[in-house]
Amino acid sequence: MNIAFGHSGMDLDCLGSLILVKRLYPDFRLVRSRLIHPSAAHLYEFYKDYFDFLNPKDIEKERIEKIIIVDTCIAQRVAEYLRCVRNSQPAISIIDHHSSERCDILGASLVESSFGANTSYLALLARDAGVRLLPEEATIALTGIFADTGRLIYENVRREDFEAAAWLLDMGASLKLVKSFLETIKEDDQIEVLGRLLPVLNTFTIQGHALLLSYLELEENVPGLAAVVEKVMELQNPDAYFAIFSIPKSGTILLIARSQRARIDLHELVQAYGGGGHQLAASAKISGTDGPGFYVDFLAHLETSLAPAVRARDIMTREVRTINENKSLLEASLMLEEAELGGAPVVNDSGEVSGFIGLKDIMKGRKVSLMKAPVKAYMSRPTVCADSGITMREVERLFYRHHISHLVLTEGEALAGIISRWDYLRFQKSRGREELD
Ligand SMILES: [Mn+2]
Repeated sequence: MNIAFGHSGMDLDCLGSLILVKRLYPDFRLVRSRLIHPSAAHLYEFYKDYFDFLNPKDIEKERIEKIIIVDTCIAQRVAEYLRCVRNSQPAISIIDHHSSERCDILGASLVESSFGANTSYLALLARDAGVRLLPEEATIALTGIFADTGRLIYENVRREDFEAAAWLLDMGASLKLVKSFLETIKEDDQIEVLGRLLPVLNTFTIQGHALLLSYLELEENVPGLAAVVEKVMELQNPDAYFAIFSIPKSGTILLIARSQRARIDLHELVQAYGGGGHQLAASAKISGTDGPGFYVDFLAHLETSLAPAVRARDIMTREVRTINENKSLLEASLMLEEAELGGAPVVNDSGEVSGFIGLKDIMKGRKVSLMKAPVKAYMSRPTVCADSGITMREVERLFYRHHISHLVLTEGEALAGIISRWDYLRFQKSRGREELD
């Protein structure tokens, strides 16, 4: 017998991969995990017949010749299946996209799929092999791709994910169904927790980061808490959110953390409590401490261990070209052109910033052919200035509020630097936003 399976706690990308394995390799039977990830529970419930899963127990007496493993390359994550493979020396092939993880399944051959979703790789294999899918199968696979790529917007996304999604639409995938399966808050107790969290959110600014913390006591653990935390994150848009749930009955505390700033390394933060995860999503389960005490401790831990947020001074241009307010518009225009700038701060004779002149201001002078007029007659003022120590969140706010093309930064009285819209966008582009699977 040949079998295929994914990791324990099958998630949507895992199920998407498996439905395609079934069509690509019809002589393989799929084996299900004892655990379904809460995010995949609904899709599994409606579509389990399409998979025709065996249970791990069903393979105990079989002689297994070949195994395909999808969406993981870690032995511990497939231990529940391998434990049931007896009296056989199967050939193992792995198709996985977690390129940062080291494969530790002995003797296996690994195909690194390196796309945002593992399902995308198998979908393109199926397309190229001329496989035709049922609309239900295409819906399952497309849900897997959207789940692992944040609907094709995470940093892990490759053009192949789009290609795979396009092919699955051709195969009849239903976007309406995909959308409904991606909704992560479905259970009444999740909605109840969400309702109880919103009034107890506390905001803190630590090292320039806008942080959200909450503390809530629960009767018992609620499946899908992480999805609730992510929903709050979406609503409030902090740099990071730390949700602390205390379950007095079992004496445990759950810490669920989400970040959207590379500078806030959650993996490192939760390691102090024996937790795990990655840079932008991590969690820990702590026992033997009381909830309120942990909250206070954790806050102190944040104060001492967070790296400072990126400030305006970290990305500003320090060599600022300025122009004297008594120069003519023509001179200003030539200077900007020569320096390839969209604008420059204007200074008076004593060197103080008195305004800002941009190409748009110069155009106004050009219209009435007054290029000999002094810069001070056309410059915009007051200049929007800020201290170079402000955070990038404040930089963004100033750009939006004042509709400016450049933000002038000062240190004390002195001109210290400048940030253009372009600099700001470049910073946003490089900021860490990665997969949260
Ligand atoms: Mn995956």
